Amino acid sequence: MDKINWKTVKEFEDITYKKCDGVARIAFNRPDVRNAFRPKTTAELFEAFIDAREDTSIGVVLLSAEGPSSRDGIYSFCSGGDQKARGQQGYVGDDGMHRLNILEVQRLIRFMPKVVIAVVPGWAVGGGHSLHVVCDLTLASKEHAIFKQTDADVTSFDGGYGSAYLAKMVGQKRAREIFFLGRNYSAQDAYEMGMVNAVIPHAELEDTAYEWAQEILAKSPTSIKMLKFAFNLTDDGMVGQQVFAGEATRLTYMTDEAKEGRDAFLEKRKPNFKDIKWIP
Ligand code: S0N
Repeated sequence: MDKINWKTVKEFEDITYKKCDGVARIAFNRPDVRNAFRPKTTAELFEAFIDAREDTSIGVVLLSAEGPSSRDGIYSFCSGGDQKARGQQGYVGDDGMHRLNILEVQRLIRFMPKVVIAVVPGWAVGGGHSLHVVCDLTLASKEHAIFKQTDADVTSFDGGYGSAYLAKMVGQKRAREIFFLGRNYSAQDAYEMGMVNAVIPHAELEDTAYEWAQEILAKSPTSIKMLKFAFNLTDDGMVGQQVFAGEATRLTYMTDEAKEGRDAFLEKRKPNFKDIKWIP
């Protein structure tokens, strides 16, 4: 493949953020702590995801990680909440507030009208594991990816997408095993369980993710968006219905019928829908 010409969008401290040809790449950049997230990290992730969501030229977001660690050469995707920043009610940022705002990042990924691919070069642990679960697709390094849930070791628990949605993906028994035993699973194990889409030789991981993104970008944007929200709908209850219905409303707004409804109100007259067909 031709070299990918990533352009940095903005310099951050805890993440890198780049774009190229319809693809945004957001990557954890704290490899020496296995890419653990602190409040600064989640705030930066939030800003980058919002930017990617609002940019109409972007259709796919890769959530990846820089690395390896300069200390020992080990690769990570993300090791979850930074336990050194953990206070009594959450993770403490520079402002002294205790937050659990990784959950807002999860929701952004979930409701983003674009495809988000987790690109897992190494450890995906705790809240980092949950992040890969909430992404639409996961590609994992054959040699270095390790999936692990340590929540029950450090007294935290992702009782939302990280566990309940994981169970939809791999089945109840497997999901309970992952959380209750906290074992290490290779990329191949994770693939066989159904929580990884493909196991990729490490040296090809980023290029392959970009190729998958380009393949998706060749599809109809509206179809992809409606499919994502349709896949989400049953698991997201009324919010899932709201998100899907919002997009249905947008499509309806594009019709002559909707134009007549709006114009009639603005022109202070009764709407005339008599030429509109009651399509079966
Ligand atoms: C990742 C692990 C398995 C890697 O092991 P390895 O390769 O032996 O490396 P280490 O020597 O352990 O680590 C290297 C250095 O990196 C530091 N480090 C690693 N992970 C973290 C971390 N999460 N926080 C802070 N530092 C970390 C090590 O300390 C070491 O540095 P030095 O040598 O200087 O000490 C292994 O490292 C590991 O098990 N890490 C901890 C994984 C973990 O338990 N994470 C937290 C799990 N919980 C969450 O993530 C909850 C957050 C969340 O998502 C959530 C969900 C729902 C509701 C609320 C929340 C919420 O926000 O709380």
